[in-house]
Amino acid sequence: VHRLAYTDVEAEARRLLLDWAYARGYTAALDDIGNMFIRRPGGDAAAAPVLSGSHMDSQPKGGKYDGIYGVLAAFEVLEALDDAGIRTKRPIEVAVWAAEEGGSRYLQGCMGSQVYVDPGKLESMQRNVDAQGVSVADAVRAFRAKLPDLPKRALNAPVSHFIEGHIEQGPILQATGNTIGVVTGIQGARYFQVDVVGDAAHAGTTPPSQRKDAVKAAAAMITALHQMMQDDSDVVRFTIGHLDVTPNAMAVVPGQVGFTIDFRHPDEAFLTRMGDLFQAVCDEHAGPCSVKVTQVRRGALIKFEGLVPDTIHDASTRLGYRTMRIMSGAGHDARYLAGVCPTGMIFVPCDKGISHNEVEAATPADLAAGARVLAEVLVALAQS
Ligand code: HGY
Ligand code: MN
Ligand code: MN
Repeated sequence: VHRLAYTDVEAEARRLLLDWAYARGYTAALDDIGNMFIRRPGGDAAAAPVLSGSHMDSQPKGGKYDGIYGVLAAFEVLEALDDAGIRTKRPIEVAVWAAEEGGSRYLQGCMGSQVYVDPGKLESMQRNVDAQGVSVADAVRAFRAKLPDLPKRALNAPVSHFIEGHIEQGPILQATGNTIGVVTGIQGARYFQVDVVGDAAHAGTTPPSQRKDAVKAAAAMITALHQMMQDDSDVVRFTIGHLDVTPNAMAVVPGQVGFTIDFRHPDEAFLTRMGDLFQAVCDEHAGPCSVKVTQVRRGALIKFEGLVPDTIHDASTRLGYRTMRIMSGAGHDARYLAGVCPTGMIFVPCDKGISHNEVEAATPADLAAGARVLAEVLVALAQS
């Protein structure tokens, strides 16, 4: 799957879902950052809705389940309630958060849910530009033009609860033989952009003593950073996943290198202490180049406690599924919704924990079990 945030491919996927939604008589809306909401009415139209969903955008060459599963499981619940003739007090809405994987196009992830809970972030997010110089503002404008039938939805509209279904993207559920993961929280994460600046020069004529080779410097920094992050306890999640070189030509001594750091850990103090060293370590290995380390996002460690995870756990055990409580190593939009309403997540296993990879796989039985638990939870919360 290659369905990057705000692309025509994502718009097509949303159009397909809308066709299904309209066939059921549901209504839909789009907000200023591209979040989409599909609404199944409740008995009390004025009541804040229960939201459930995830994201439809993917990583480059991503898997078939990351994000889209949570959207389709929520939609499946709406249809099942119709078919079962179940009415709820609160409306239930399928939330499609924009640019959860936005980091792969804009170096900024979870843009939709971040702006939804904090509209003050809209302007700065709109200014993000991709490698082709297309701003988020322009991308959303083009995206909205593909979905002209959608009325505008206000940012930060009231939500009573949010539940996200997702594949675990880790090996624990499968390894322990559990079908349902009741997610207890999401580990903290810090994301950085590192810009190394040297001088572009002729590969054939420039003597080593006069070179400011940005790739040579970046390579030394990357090696030093990975050495610093060496962790025999296997807990650290340190990734340099994106690297671009300018002008990126065989016969040119590279003048600039940009690379990203995705750094996650369950201990917030460790994230702070080690992440704050990155600038100094890069400076140490910059040679004749200069280097700037900029933190582009910090996702705080959050816990899912109380009503929503307990309702998930009760529903799952009542349905007879093997269930365990589990922390999330991956980031999700639920990290941000947790700041505005009672929130929780339902994990289902994925094969060998592989994700952000085309071979990502999950079984129909496990996916259905997650949707089944989600149905119980949404009905319980929508009656509250
Ligand atoms: O990177 C993440 O944790 C999420 O899957 N986008
Ligand atoms: Mn992902
Ligand atoms: Mn995801």
